[in-house]
Amino acid sequence: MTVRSRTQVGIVGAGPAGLLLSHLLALRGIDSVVVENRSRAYCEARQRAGLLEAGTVELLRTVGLGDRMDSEGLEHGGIYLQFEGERHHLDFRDLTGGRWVTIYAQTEIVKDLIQARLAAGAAIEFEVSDTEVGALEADQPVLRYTDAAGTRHEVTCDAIAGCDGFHGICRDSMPAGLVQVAERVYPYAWIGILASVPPSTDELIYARHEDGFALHTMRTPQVSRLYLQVPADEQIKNWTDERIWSELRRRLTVPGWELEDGPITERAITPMRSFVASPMRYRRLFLAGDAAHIVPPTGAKGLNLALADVTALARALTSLLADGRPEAADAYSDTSLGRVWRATHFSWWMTSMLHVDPHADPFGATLQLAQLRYVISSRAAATTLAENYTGYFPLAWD
Ligand code: RFL
Ligand code: PHB
Repeated sequence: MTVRSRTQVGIVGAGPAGLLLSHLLALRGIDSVVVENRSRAYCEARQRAGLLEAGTVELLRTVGLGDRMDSEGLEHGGIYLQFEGERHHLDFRDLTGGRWVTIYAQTEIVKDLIQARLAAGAAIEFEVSDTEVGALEADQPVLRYTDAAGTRHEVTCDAIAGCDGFHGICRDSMPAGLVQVAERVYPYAWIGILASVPPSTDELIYARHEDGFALHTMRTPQVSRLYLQVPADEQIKNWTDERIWSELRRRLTVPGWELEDGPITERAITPMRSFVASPMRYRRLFLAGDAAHIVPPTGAKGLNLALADVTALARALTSLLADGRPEAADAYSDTSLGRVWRATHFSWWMTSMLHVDPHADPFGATLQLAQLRYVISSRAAATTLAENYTGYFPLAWD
């Protein structure tokens, strides 16, 4: 038996994009149903991003999601860039006229969003299976799924948002031949760890070392997060705690500074990829976040882009569904892709400048160093990094 229902917007995926979209639509009086194939506990524990642009922070505050972020988030006014054994500070506030970033983990944003949605009585179905989107030629597309108890559902929608991440089903549900993909797979990966030790730094350290890139970031004053460049086909089992800490120390240490180590509570390998699918819309199916694009994490853009997409999408869907005005929905893909390609360039540039390319010749490696020296010595070059890192495009929500 299939249970039939209807909603205004069917949302596939309870990651940050799908959850924020559902929240923003509710603020404008638009109903939605969110379906998610993982459990709530899994969504709330999945370790990923940590760095929010100023505009993302301001948006979350404006829409009533700022309380815990404001008390627990860590505001940073710059980063350190390290290469050739020296550490240099980039002061974003000075370079950009006062802009900053905030460390507040994606897991915490997801917890805040789930709590806010459930408290508002929203429909979020966790642990669904066999999600499908159909009738895409019609003005009433359908979302089908099987719930955790095994009941099949068919939800008739006015629009569907594919917020189902890189491995989701929505992108591939668009008509064959419509979607163009631009992609770059990098010849390295990151090992990321969480460790129960206070961060050894006040702001993030991005280090280019001849043995590979390393990043020291953090989650709280008691918890450090660190990343190491490793070969693309590396296996996590080859990395003991001792090996991880000794490699981090080799790549991060400068005279007069030491890395504190501590118990590693979580570890994973992340492949590095740039990927952009266009268009991000087919009729009443809209893609947002990682479902449409992936950036390597060096520029800290993925989560920020996902939240920017759904902010634009919530406005567009409100105009379409509440006021019958299609202009913003028609412009959604092109407008979003402009922002996505800026972040794609910045993330590629940071990645290429800071990682050791196993295929590079001495010419390539020397160019990287020339670029790094330029960034720390030219105010114009440093400002380019700072304005992209803190967020180049304003987010509009009123
Ligand atoms: P998500 O978070 O992948 O959520 C998609 C959700 O859809 C569900 N799903 C389905 N549900 C129902 N039916 C199906 N058929 C489904 N298929 C999938 C999935 O279970 C999931 O819950 O995508 P979203 O919402 O677009 O959010 C994107 C962000 O998660 C991602 O861009 C960032 O984490 C990227 N990223 C960073 N971004 C930043 O802005 N700043 C950072 O500092 C940063 N650091 C990072 C990162 C990503 C990393 N990894 C692990 C990829 C650091 C790392 C290591
Ligand atoms: C993180 O805190 O996980 C983080 C921060 C900056 C990055 C990537 C990841 O560029």
